[in-house]
Amino acid sequence: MNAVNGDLFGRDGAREPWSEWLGSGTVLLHGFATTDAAAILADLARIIETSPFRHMVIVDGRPMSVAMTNCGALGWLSDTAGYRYSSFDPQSSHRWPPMPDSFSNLARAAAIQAGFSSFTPDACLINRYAVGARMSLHQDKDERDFRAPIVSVSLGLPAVFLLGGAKRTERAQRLALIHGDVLVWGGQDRLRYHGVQPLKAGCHPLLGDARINLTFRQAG
Ligand code: MD3
Ligand code: FE
Repeated sequence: MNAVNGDLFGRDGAREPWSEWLGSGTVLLHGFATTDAAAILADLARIIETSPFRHMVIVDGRPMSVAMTNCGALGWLSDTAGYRYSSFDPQSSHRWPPMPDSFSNLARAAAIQAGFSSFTPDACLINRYAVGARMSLHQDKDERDFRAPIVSVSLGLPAVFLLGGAKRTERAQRLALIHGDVLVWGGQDRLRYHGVQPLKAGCHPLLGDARINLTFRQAG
């Protein structure tokens, strides 16, 4: 093991995580979730037994192409009344499943890497992209306090992420997000417009033809 060839690859040949600053408050932790991915997906399988993925509708009644569910004290909802956080899953009328330790430990460790030592997520929105699913440019502004970062974990098929500016009209940068990548968005970058291009077909060893994204928020 040496500085030339040793530090990118661990003992098992897997890439070691490395981080890249994309903005003053934004860090991309490449491979940060790779080791925990299988445990996270096992916990996710239990979450969707009680709160399955569903296609929420937007105000005009059209369903989103991304299927969603939540875990944690609060869950993000969209329906014809608009966007909001709620303690209850409207489909089961029970509380959202609790956030597993595998989820919250990873999110907090990632936030610490980005300098947010007191991040305590109370909401985890779970997005499932099938081939062709996309998310159009938007801001995340349904949370109470924008000083808290958002931590996002990408699993399964790769996606092209669009990172715009503070205004919708600013041109967006494209960024590849692959299995195991974790992004922390805070500070100046917290309210940037962002989206995801239509998912391309492929087959991931753990997730098949899907991409899962977990977004951790301090919503309440
Ligand atoms: C940049 N999800 O759930 S995660 C969302 O990949 C959402 O499913 C996308 O946007 C996905 O709201 C992107 C990365 C992300 C999340 C929040 C951000 C990027 C962000 C907030 C501000 C700026
Ligand atoms: Fe978003």
